[in-house]
Amino acid sequence: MASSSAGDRVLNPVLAQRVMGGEEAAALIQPGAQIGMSGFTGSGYPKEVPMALARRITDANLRGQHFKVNIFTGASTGPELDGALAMVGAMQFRTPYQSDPITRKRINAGEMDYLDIHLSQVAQYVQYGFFGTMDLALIEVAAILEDGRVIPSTSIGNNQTWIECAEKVILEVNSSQPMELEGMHDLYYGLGRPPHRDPIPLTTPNQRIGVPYLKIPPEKVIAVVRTNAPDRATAFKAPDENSRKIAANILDFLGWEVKKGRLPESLLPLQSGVGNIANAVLYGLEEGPFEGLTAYTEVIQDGLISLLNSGKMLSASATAFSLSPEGAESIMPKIGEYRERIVLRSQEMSNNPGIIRRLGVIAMNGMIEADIYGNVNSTHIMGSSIMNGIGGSGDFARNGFMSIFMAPSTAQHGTISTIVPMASHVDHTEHDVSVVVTEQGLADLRGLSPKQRARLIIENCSHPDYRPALRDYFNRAERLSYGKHTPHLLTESLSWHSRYLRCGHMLRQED
Ligand code: 0RQ
Repeated sequence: MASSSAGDRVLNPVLAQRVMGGEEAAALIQPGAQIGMSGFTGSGYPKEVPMALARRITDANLRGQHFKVNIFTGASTGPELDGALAMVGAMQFRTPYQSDPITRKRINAGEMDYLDIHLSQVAQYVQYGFFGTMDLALIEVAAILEDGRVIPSTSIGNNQTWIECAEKVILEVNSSQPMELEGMHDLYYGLGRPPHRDPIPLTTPNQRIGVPYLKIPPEKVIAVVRTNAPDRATAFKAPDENSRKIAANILDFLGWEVKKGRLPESLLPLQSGVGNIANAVLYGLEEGPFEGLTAYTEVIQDGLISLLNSGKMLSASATAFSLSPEGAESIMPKIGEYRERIVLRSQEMSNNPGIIRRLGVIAMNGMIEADIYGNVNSTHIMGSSIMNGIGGSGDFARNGFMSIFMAPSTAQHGTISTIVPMASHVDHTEHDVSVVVTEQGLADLRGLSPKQRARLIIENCSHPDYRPALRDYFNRAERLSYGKHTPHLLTESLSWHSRYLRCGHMLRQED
């Protein structure tokens, strides 16, 4: 299907006249600009202009100017974007998701504002002006065709929204992205605004309901920058013993659900979150008994590609690739072979609550901690320090057919229990969590009252080193709590966390 040569990627004569260098394009950005950038989990993010902007901001600040910008994306990006801008303190405000170590440090030091919101909601926030006006869309693309149609890059994220809502557009045309991406995307332009929003005609995960090209009004484009740098996604840790046990527990559970007739043999479309454990579960599925799998998810990780390669998975829908460097190196050169089986959509579609509910997605996401009643913290350490963000986990957890949260039963070399009396921050309430699983076992919380859930989570999921303390807490809370529906001893439940101090990267027990 590739309709343009691998040589020049800027074939439209009007836009070819706007080609310039990264420094020149960055010079068009004003202090205080609100910039919607492409990028989702380390793929398809602009690389040249953000780095040039970081240099420009450094120079300006050296001259005593106060130059900061507000950055909006699909989700996390890479070191050339979040990393470069955070390094020079260039971001005043960041949304909706990040996983960059320098950005995280600045947020937790109180040096910049961060809003982590459900990824499905970003487009609506922007369209209705809840963030103010968007000045600029900075979008990486694979190529601009002669007639002005644009082949998207390795992620879609919020690109449609940035292009629609921003006053001006800068395009980075990245020739390191394969031209064979052409035809893999599905951009749906039929989503009206309430009360004129029709049902989205998508009933199977791999269905295409839109067009494979981004529509960009040429008059908005103020610069086109040619780049040639690969995506830099984070490497996954090899699945360890705990991840393998978590995967095995999930597989057993899914097998049981099939046996009970509550799931079809090919399961339901899978969503798998970010992180090492989520990736390990996908590898676990490869060895499991299920065939004919599908995915309706956010990101295509290495584990998902493996499932496609093994034939266990038929097709996958997402908004981005999220491959390890090795994964990208082996997959990208032959990405055309996956065109019929992978669909990339806008995150408004990949994370759409209505579609997730309609398809009956099985949501599987990582967590930092769960409390004994099934409230899940996905984002905060010690209730106050952000790790990454809620990302799309809430879109899938609340709206899926079932929602599984997983973590090892202890973190930081066993010094902390991930099963706690009361979560120090709640992203997913007890009402949205169907299953909690650790390497110790699995708790199916569906249909259980708070006290029934507490007993099951403590006995099945907590680490034996922490189980006596959790049992003791729950037993005393049952006797002494003000109310007996969700028993808690408030002063004690949160002191569970303050028994630990964050000290550099390690957590140690308070003396
Ligand atoms: O620290 O890196 O120093 O070793 O947190 O934890 O165990 O490697 O787990 O990579 O699966 O990530 C929840 C963060 C899990 C992820 C989270 C420390 C732990 C380690 C990472 P080290 P692991 P994972 C859709 C889905 C929210 C977004 C989401 C996440 C590090 O899954 O960001 O779900 N989820 N999106 O030691 C102190 C605890 C801890 C702890 C873990 N209780 N206390 N430290 N850690 N638990 C995708 C998108 O939206 C894009």
